Amino acid sequence: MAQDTAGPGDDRMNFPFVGIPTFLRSPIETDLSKLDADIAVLGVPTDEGSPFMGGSRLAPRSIREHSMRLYAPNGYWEIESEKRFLGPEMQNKRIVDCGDVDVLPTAVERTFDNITRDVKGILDAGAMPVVIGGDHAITFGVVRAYPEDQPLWVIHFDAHLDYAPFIHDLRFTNAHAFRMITPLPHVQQIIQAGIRSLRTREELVAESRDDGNAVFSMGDFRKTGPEGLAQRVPKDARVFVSIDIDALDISLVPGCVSAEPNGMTYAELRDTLQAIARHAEVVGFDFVEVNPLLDVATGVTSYLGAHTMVEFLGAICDQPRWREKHPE
Ligand SMILES: [Mn+2]
Repeated sequence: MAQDTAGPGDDRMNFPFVGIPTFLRSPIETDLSKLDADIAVLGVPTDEGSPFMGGSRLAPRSIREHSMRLYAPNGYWEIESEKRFLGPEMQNKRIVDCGDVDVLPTAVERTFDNITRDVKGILDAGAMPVVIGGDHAITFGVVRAYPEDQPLWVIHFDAHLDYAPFIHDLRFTNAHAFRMITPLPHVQQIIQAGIRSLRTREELVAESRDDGNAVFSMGDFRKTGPEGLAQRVPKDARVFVSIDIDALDISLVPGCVSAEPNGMTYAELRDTLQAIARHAEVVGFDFVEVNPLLDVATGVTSYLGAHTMVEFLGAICDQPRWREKHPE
């Protein structure tokens, strides 16, 4: 039985600064063989794949802490839609925090084996993995854990292509993840959206496209729109979504080392994530590249990360296909 962190009794105020910070004040289960959850949150506190400035290893803790501000025991109510989201998930404690992958600094391949093992453990328990990085290198270890006999589409939000060539045997940096993911046998196609960095190399875009992936610059993304982007994967396809916070505009993300101008507004990213949730079957997502060491003192980038994750979860669980599989 997962350990509750909300404290006993129904009359507690549970202010955000009170209590052990788990994601959305969820109960804890670190023994994945005992996991009983619909949604399993897993931290991957590694930033060894960050060649410029480290610090994203501290994001799982920071995003958990800021997610406590969004905790609502009966789910959250959203004024635009006048709807409540995550009601059954919160009331029945179907979101469980599984703690963090064990990270072995300087033994990156063993860290990645641990990532894959833990995500597999979550999938074997029948829960949907929600993974908090860490830098973007981790996504390879996560996507590798999905079963090889079930076709999977990957939608990747990012300012950068993360498709660097394997030079000097570099494979596990945050610039390599999607070149590592492309040849995985279950991965059908990667849709890369928001690409705009002036550091983007022409030949790497061509290589990603030649490898079968779809690359959307910011202009392409805006022309295509949320529904159009979602429809780049087949209806009801199994989709893993990888969100680099630098997909959002530089003005929104002071706590991100790789921020770039001319990025997505929050509404553009949110609306696209919601369109994906309606159109396809989201079977997991990760959220990466928040760097709390660079953030302003309010922790606004961690808060934005928690906010994006919670709203995406709300959209996923609001779908008829989710409710069929997870009756209240
Ligand atoms: Mn990235």
